[in-house]
Amino acid sequence: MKNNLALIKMGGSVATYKDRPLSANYSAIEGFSKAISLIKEVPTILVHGGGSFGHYWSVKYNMHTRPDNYDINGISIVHESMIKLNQIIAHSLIKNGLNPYPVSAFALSIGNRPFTTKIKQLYTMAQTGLLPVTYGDAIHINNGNYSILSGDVIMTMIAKTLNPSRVIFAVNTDGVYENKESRKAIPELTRDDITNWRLFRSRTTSENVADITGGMGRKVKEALRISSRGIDVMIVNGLKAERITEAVLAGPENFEGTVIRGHNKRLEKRK
Ligand code: IP8
Repeated sequence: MKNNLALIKMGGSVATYKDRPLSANYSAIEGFSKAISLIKEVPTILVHGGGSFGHYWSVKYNMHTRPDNYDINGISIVHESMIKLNQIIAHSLIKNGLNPYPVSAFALSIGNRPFTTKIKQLYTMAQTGLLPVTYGDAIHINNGNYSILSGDVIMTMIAKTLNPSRVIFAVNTDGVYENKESRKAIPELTRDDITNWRLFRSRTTSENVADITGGMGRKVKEALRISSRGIDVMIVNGLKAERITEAVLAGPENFEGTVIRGHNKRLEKRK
């Protein structure tokens, strides 16, 4: 049974100018906030990426998704930059009549695993009208080892725990492109399309200037994981924010972007 919940990721390529260090895309954030304010009646959890804030510093300090004993100064700086970006986003959400409640990714995970008790509380909070907002970050894994936890991975952690009725990744393209040249979005992707990794890699654009968590490839990988729970995952252009509202309200049958269809791995195995 799915929960009446929209789980939305605002990609770093929407929230920031990825090719300009530490620069938020204020007008895109504002458009996004407006789009979310129009779906007020659907409990929503928002996740955002690092863009030219978190990724910029992660590159400078040579930090990655693999747990390691990275420079602790880097941990602080990456974390601070994510708080800064989060504040800009939270401020815009409040201006648009929403009630954001920022939660650090550290509070939602134990090492690499989801802290399900806390994640379930996000849903309760969303049902009361708050808008929990979390984000990719540098987090402690174990024994002084840290790693960069991508907002895309957080999406999977939350989706697997809460079984949302809508899951949306907002990016700066119209979806997953057929190929780099045509820049035409594929309306629907099947698991077979994606598991044929080579073909898939050639289809995805490498739009990332400095993205240490894997850009569109990572998103589709996480979308595939989420879809294995029977959840349709939509990839939508967040720079055309009205598409976010449409995707939440109309769902995967009537939206603009790419849908990765939900399938149930366990049931398929039994066939
Ligand atoms: O942009 C990564 O989150 P993502 C955040 O969602 C950092 O992959 C700190 C680089």
